[in-house]
Amino acid sequence: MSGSISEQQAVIEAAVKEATALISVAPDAASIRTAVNAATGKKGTLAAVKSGLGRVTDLELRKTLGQAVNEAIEAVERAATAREQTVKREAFAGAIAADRVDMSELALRTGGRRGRMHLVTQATERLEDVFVGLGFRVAEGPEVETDFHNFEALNMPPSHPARSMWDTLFVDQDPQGSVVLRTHTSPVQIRVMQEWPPPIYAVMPGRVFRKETPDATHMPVFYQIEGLVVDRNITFADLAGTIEAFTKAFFGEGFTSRLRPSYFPFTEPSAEFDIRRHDGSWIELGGCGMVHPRVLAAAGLDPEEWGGFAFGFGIDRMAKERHGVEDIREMYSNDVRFMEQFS
Ligand code: FA5
Repeated sequence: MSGSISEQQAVIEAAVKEATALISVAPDAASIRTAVNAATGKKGTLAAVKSGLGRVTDLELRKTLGQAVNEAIEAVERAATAREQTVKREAFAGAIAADRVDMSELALRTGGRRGRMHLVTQATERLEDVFVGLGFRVAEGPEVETDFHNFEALNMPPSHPARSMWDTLFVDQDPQGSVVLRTHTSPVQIRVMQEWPPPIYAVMPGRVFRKETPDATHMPVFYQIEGLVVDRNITFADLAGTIEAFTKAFFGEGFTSRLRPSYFPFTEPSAEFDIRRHDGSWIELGGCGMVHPRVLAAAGLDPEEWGGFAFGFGIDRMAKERHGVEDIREMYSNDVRFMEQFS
């Protein structure tokens, strides 16, 4: 080995300096590795110093130099790893920038015409506004639900005949039948009660699924908005008053609504909510009622202390009635000539 120890140390330092300088400007992974190899590879500067170590007779000096070479190799590797990450990040950012679609350009090319929100989205936003104005908060729940939330906690244990009120689509999961595509937004009532301490004033819009054949008033995939109030001293009059206030705010003063006695396992008493069309016929928009004590208990609330009401309305049906659309399927045909009429 030629040169003094301090010369050797200077060689090591210079090798690290040169390698890190090259690495810091290397444009890609391959050139980073080339720079690393030039310093630490078999034929690299540091390897030459290392192979000369055997000729250093002073053990202490050999140890000091050996350590310096190892630290130098580690420093070069560290710089390489850091640079590799930067290069990767920059390449990803570059790819995203290259893929960017300039929507404003598209709008100009279409003569400045802008897109519109779907009728159901418009209706959902309006419903949320109306209910937030009445003091409600908005919550959401999952579309793929457990049997517990969709049925059992809503007072429908396994084999309860009322389960057949909803033609259910099951998700293939073990145990079989334990997971469903939610058939209504009522399971979100349970989730809200489990999470929020009462008093609760909540609306929960969302998509629901049923095994149904489409017709003028039915879709297999449609939207509902659930409402839930849990407080002390709530009566059926509060429910009726809320529905009346909502009908006027959503449809306008000219619309008439009615509550018709009905049955739901999770409310007692229960009612169906209809509105009258201009031709005098009635259409059912949703169900409602006083929350059943078993439902409050299943969600962990004391039915002796708390009571409340709930409702679930079909958003598609409400949008359809509000805009005088004859067939609910029109709203999903994606025909621009139809959609253009509603902004
Ligand atoms: C329910 O789904 C109950 N969860 C409603 C409820 C909530 C009752 C809270 C009491 C308390 P129902 O199956 O009737 O009930 O559906 C409610 C509304 O959803 C209907 O009135 C209708 O407006 C709408 N709806 C039902 N099926 C369809 C369908 N296939 N296509 C479009 N809208 C539908």
